[in-house]
Amino acid sequence: MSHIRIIGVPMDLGADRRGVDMGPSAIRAAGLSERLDDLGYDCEEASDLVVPNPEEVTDPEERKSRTDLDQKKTKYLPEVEEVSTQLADEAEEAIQENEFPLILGGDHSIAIGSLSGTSRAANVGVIWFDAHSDFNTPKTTSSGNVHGMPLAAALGVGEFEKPEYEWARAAGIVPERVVLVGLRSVDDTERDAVKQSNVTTFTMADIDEQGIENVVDQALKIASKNVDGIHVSFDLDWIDPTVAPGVGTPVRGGATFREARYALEAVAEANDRDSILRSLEFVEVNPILDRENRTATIAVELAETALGRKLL
Ligand code: EXY
Ligand code: MN
Ligand code: MN
Ligand code: MN
Repeated sequence: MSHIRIIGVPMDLGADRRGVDMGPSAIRAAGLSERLDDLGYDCEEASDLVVPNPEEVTDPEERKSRTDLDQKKTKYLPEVEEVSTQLADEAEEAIQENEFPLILGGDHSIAIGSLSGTSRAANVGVIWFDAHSDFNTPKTTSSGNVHGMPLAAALGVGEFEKPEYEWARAAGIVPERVVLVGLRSVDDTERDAVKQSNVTTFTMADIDEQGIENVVDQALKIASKNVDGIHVSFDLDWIDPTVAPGVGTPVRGGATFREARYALEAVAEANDRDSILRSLEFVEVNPILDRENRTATIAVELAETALGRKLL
């Protein structure tokens, strides 16, 4: 992995919250390319994906269906589809061209595109670092925000198995190869779907009891079993909000920086040993809610950790 394609996805419609669309530029401003250049990587900056502006929809009927929450509880699904489709193509092409897709969010709805594109190019498992399970569907969601749905969408859970959501499914990804690490906020409405889905979950209590080393060791084993590699989806809200405040949906009792750093050191070590890392994304950095760009800076430090910054 010498050539990295940095793919910026300035998307905030999945979070219905202004700010997370500036995540890619905040992460770049924190010095991502320079740090990766130092590591000896050849970084290519793909131009940021284009996020449609729902306000530009002029046809009144079309506009009503897109932004009228009563009619469609799920907000901006057409725009999420458009962005996910673009991202899936870009991630797939990067891997096919022997480039490593490093995806910068943007809200977590973009993972629908990352998972779809990466799994078209490689047979992958998934490690999902997140405070949330992101297992809601248009029927179970109470917020209507698609950033709470990407795993359900990718795995075809609930009504996401309907043909109209074909665009969202990551056909090659099976729940048995999906591991959620860091859970501490699961809606009542998504709990059963998580438990019935065969994904593996490690809550923050599991990390307290077993320690981050054991949890990440198990996560790597489960996600990488009998597949070509793994996709790592890192939601900055896994980290405790006192450490990483610049996130759209903060939840108290998160990971320490050291736990997050260790987790990605373990990913880097497994990658050194078995070249398992196929794609990596950092999502939910919201500079408007951040302090001195520290959450974006953490994302940069974790990116260079996962991509092999050696201490000694
Ligand atoms: N479960 C809540 C919802 O569905 O609205 C909160 C989801 C937050 C999602 C963030 C990206 O992890
Ligand atoms: Mn290239
Ligand atoms: Mn998430
Ligand atoms: Mn989250």
